Amino acid sequence: MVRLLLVLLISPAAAVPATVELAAVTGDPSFNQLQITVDPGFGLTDSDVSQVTGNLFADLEVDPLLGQVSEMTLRNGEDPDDGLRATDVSFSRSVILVGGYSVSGNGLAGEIFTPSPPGVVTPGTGEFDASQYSFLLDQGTLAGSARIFGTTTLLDQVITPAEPITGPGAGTGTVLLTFVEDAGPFRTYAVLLTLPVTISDTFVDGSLSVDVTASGTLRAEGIVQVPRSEYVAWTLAEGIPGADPQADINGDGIPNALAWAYGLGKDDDAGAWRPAVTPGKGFEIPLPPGGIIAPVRVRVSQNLGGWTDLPVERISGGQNPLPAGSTGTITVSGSGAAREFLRLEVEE
Ligand SMILES: [Ca+2]
Repeated sequence: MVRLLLVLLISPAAAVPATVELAAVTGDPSFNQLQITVDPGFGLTDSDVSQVTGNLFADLEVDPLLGQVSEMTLRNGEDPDDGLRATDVSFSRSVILVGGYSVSGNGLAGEIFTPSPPGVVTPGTGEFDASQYSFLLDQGTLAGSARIFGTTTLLDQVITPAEPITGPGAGTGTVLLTFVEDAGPFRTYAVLLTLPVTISDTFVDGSLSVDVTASGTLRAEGIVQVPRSEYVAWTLAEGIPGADPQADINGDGIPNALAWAYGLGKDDDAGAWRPAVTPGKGFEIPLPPGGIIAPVRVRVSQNLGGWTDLPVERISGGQNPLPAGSTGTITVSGSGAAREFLRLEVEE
């Protein structure tokens, strides 16, 4: 019986982490316009529109080949100038016999954050439950005065990080990637984020209680560059960008792609993990103690021409491909043929 070890990369389907800075889009009246309404009661409701500008950051898990997102954490950047800002708003109403008020909101700024990261995205559609994210106004003032039924109240509400106005996303948002280009080992995508939000809070100042609500749809866009596959990400980390997956850079008999799938570094001696023939019985496939990090498919051939998946009844554990996390020594029973070849394929 003869052993052959080969490795191919097929049907990549794994994710790589990537961070993208997103800028709020301007010029489209459908997006980034917060409709803010104040209601101090007594039929004195008024509303105004605030334009949202600025930026935010998204930590993504990206399938580089399919251009799909499976996880997304939205957050502010490290720079104090980062974040979202909302243009000033003003509200005023008066009603005969009741009274009136004039209130302005100035210097409003805030951020989008992820209370329980990471947020989950449906890869096929880019859709996500917007309530996984929150909009938070943590800077600005609401100031003015009200005179209601003869009582004058000065309103001077400072919005601080300790007393922010917050509200969850509402409904369904989307994060969509559009292919831009491939360059070397990298692939570039345009990222488009759409996130509907609602905010509701109540300010109490003296005898005056003001309900503040806001709603709108945030839209932001940016550019992200990712390794073209999870294997390529490994080659970049190992300092051998785009190395041939079938090459064996350290000459230990384990091709680069299999070294990656085995959770090894390019220089690690993987000789102990080479599949071996057990004469008269079949094969043994020893796996590293840490387990494989990507599925490994076992293929067989009797003539090196037609390769077929090894039937699961011939493999210990009964699964082919070997699932990620597999460890220990996998045994393959003999076929009874005079000779047979074995090949391992990595599914990235
Ligand atoms: Ca090697």
